[in-house]
Amino acid sequence: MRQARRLTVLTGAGVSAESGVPTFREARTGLWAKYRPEDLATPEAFQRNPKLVWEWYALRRQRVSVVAPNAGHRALVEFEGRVAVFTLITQNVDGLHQRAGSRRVLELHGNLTRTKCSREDRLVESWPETAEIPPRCPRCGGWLRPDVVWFGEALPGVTLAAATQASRACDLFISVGTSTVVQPAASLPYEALRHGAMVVEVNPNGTPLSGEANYRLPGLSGEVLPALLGAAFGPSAGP
Ligand code: BV8
Repeated sequence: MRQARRLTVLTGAGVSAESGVPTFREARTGLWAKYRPEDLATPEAFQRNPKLVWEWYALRRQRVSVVAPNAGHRALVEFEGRVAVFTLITQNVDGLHQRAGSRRVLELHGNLTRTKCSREDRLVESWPETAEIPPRCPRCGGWLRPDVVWFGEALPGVTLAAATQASRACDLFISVGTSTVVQPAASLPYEALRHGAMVVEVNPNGTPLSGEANYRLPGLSGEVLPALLGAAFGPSAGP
């Protein structure tokens, strides 16, 4: 960590768990409990039942609006200020890295606090109050949808290219709080390994990456990341 010139970090839902944001697998409560997330977070589900999908995201947006970033998010902000070349790649759509103060975040799967027109694929900042669900684009009347990447949808090309480049060029790669299942994000740690980086996994549970990573730190990101920061840069570095 002290010697690292280029540090790349990939985060998943586990980094937000200690903020009270259910991990993706747990994000189904109430009437959504009977759906698999892969069956709700898809364009087909939205076409089939736009109201159900819109309201699931409205619930998650509301939940995210009342939680706060945790010590793990804050430790990553510290890393950003201390390592020469730091790249934060996230699979999370909750915007908590930005709220913690991370300046440059590569959001592979979008951000559920942003809304876009499903027809124009362009962001919509505001729309007239309406009882209609989903609300409609004020420009073209198409349904509004969350600005997230659904299963079966391509990731934003520029963001994915930057994330891949940062995974190949780094000398230290830390994968935190991800089950390392969802593609193509899950391939990034392997890109780092293939290009000679040291790969560290932070996760209380094992994942497909665990056997390949150079180090496994089995623990909660809200505890392990601040500890890493303190060990590398001294106790004053605490977030
Ligand atoms: C694409 C936004 C192609 C939405 C998300 C077979 C059939 C169909 C498709 C596929 C298939 N095989 C592969 C695919 C592709 C598919 C895929 O990977 N499917 C999976 C299910 C196998 N991928 C896609 O469809 C991607 N697109 O491939 O497009 C294409 C190309 C060109 C043109 C057209 C199409 C799109 C993938 C993005 C999907 N959208 N999110 C939303 O959020 O509603 S992904 C979604 O799931 C989340 O955002 C998150 O990223 C992901 C879940 O992963 P994790 O973040 O890892 O969360 P998870 O809950 O799984 O794990 C939490 C971890 O944290 C656990 O390990 C736990 O132990 C740990 N943890 C818990 N607490 C803590 C902790 N760790 C540390 N500290 C703690 N306190």
